[in-house]
Amino acid sequence: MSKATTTSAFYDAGPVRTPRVFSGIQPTGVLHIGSYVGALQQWVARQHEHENIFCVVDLHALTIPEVVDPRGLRAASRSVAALFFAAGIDPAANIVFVQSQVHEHAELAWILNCTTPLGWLQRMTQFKSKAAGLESVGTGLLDYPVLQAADILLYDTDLVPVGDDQRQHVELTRDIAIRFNNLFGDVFTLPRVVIPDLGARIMGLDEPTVKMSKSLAESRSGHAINLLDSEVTVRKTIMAAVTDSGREVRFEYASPGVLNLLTIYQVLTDLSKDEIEREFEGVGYGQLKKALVEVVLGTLSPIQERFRCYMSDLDELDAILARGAERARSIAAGTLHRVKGAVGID
Ligand code: AQP
Repeated sequence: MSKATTTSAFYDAGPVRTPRVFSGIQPTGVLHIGSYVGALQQWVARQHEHENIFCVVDLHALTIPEVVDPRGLRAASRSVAALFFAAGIDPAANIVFVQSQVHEHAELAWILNCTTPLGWLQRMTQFKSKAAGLESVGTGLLDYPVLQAADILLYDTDLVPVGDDQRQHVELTRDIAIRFNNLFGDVFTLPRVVIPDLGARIMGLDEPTVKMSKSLAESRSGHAINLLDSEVTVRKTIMAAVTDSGREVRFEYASPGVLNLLTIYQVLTDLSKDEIEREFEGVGYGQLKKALVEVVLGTLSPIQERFRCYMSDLDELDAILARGAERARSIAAGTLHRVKGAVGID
């Protein structure tokens, strides 16, 4: 498999046209501080430098049937979209839509299925870990990365900003595009993964050796800080976070739990490591946790206020998403037409 170029700087994107960004988030549960730091925050920070397409990937959510019910999925899609806007994504400057409203995603996924070797999908670490505990594995779980490739390739995407856990899937997307181009001509733009320098893998607060994840957050109360958590819950979760028996706040010698708290603190404050170490010199982990509580609350409170505002007018939210879908479709239809022409089904 080819190695996708990883860049944490958006500036060396290569193409002369404004680089196009695509990224998505599944509407499976409430977003947590990991998805905020790993994805949303970097989308917001760069939103005016690129042409951006941000997607609520509800077709992907169907791969986990036990966490979705029809009414719940519809509500979750709206809620995740509202969180995009509440986190600072400007609906006028970016295309934001729900994946299932643009049928080209599923159609392109089928075509790409036909050129993607099964072995590539069976090797995906996320498939292996998600399938491991299941009695019966849905085909969708295996095929998920092909749909993700379709999501990205439909928009001639240059850059895909995601957390570290999605790196392998974006590399696979690139491999799928290269293979297709080799078979049928120069159809797809090759995307590059963009991983943030800091906060690319926020760990569980109750178990700092595993990635903070929505599914674990559903079953474990101290695992994650959700973006919609109350002040009491945020305080309780951070104050109970796993650290170690020491008290020195140093990045270099930090145990996984302490490093995780420091990383969240650094990303949200934008302070340097030196500044943070000076701030907590000689005062122990308790002070770090208390300071982190305040910083997290300061981040979440305006997001929650704007979220309530978007959710109070669902007609307007749906209208924004419908406009987004229309704009997305106008790009996706062109790419799919090109693909169909290349394989001979136009
Ligand atoms: N812990 C994390 N640290 C940094 N980035 C993270 N992301 C997710 N978790 C972390 C990034 O946020 C985006 C979320 O997209 P998603 O919700 O569609 O991805 P996901 O992998 O399904 O998220 P979860 O929380 O891990 O859910 P489950 O439990 O269902 O697997 C992506 O860019 C991701 O990299």
